[in-house]
Amino acid sequence: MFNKILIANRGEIALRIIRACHELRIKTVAVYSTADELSLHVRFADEAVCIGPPASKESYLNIPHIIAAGEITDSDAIHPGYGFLAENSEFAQICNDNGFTFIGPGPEIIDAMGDKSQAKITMKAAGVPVIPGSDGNVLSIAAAIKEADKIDYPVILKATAGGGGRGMRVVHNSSDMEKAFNTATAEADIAFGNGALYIEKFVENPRHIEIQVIADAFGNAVHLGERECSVQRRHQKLIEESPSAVVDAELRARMGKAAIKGTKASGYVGVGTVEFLLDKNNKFYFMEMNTRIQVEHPVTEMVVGCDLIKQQIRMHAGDKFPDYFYNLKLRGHAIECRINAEDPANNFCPSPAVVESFHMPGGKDVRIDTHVYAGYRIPTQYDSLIAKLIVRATTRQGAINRMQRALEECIIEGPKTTIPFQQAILRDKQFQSGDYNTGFLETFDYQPDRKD
Ligand code: MV4
Repeated sequence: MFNKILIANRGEIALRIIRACHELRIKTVAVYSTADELSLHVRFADEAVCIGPPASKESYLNIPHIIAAGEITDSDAIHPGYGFLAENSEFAQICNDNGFTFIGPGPEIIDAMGDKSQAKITMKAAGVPVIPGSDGNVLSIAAAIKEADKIDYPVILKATAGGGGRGMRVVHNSSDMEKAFNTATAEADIAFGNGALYIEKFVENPRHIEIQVIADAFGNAVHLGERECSVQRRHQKLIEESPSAVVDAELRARMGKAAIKGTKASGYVGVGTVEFLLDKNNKFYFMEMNTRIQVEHPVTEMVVGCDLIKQQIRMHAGDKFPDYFYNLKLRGHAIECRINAEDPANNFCPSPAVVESFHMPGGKDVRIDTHVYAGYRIPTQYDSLIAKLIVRATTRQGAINRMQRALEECIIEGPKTTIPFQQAILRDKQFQSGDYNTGFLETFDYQPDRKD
């Protein structure tokens, strides 16, 4: 096992990783920017190294400074968390080249999954259902029209270097292709330095269902059920749950089997997420694989009862699966709300501020992951996540009730937060029935002052 892990991240996830390390009796090193001097990850790590000024590019994305921090503290592994350098293959390679274990899959696998059209080819070859479309990229407008004629409109153009919703264009007929192709490729080139596009049949109002997988370094892989992440606004997830209201044991077994096939075929090691679209006929299609621990991993932890980050660290230390991994049971229902410092009454405008008072809920099966405390100033440079509130109960309705009770106990004075919006969703008949999809928030009528 590792002696000391450097955490190349900040905020709640840095704290979350420190907690896992300390339970494993692994020493921890925090890195921080000058904006985060008073952060809890700095306080709770065994050591802390300042790696630069507030701008991410000069601190949390500053590879030479992070490697230097690893060297002066004699760390033996680096955990990237999510965001920042988590899916940067160059960083993974540089960690390895400098004698640090990168806590994530190898750089080849990050690259293979980071190229979205290549990842589809890999998954299709492994027998995983993929959305009908081009095998690889479409290199010209003419090629895009030819593919679209085969699969029929509407189609969607996606940046192969993209993911998470950036650089996409829906196309309804051949006369719209030229403009869509040109703007999508230009956008992708600016955003990712790679304008290559692929094309797919556009699936109307799908559900976003992702399967959590974990693989050891000996070719073993299991899935830990699904998370439903269809409650999104402009590709920002607001509420996640497990299990999905529409995934029964039979569908879960098929999706899980497909996810494991893809995981094994790509030679994956560690924790990962296989994202699927589920259409209105409950047919599922591979979309992307995330090669990191995700923000919403606690939803899975609550129903599985394991610590995903401890397991992730063990897999990268070369441990084999424990036997109980093959008999994991999913128990009850979990829901997560991502509480952001944003004003839902004002187009989700960021609301960075000093948190004047801060009280978080407690009680049975209520979990809070946060780095925030009373007096904490939310920096303007980073994402606006204040806290993740996760609850578990025996049934979905029980979990909704528990989340409503827990949200009522939250006191956050200073910034505006997304809590009133999440409360409105939890009250919504359609959400309560479980019959919602990724289009849900597009038509959601949020009335800030209504409390019924
Ligand atoms: C799609 C799609 C419909 N058809 N692909 C958005 C994020 C990126 N990972 C892929 N996305 C989509 N891909 C096809 N062929 C609809 C979406 C999509 C979406 C997917 C998941 C969750 C929320 C979404 C919101 C809008 C569009």
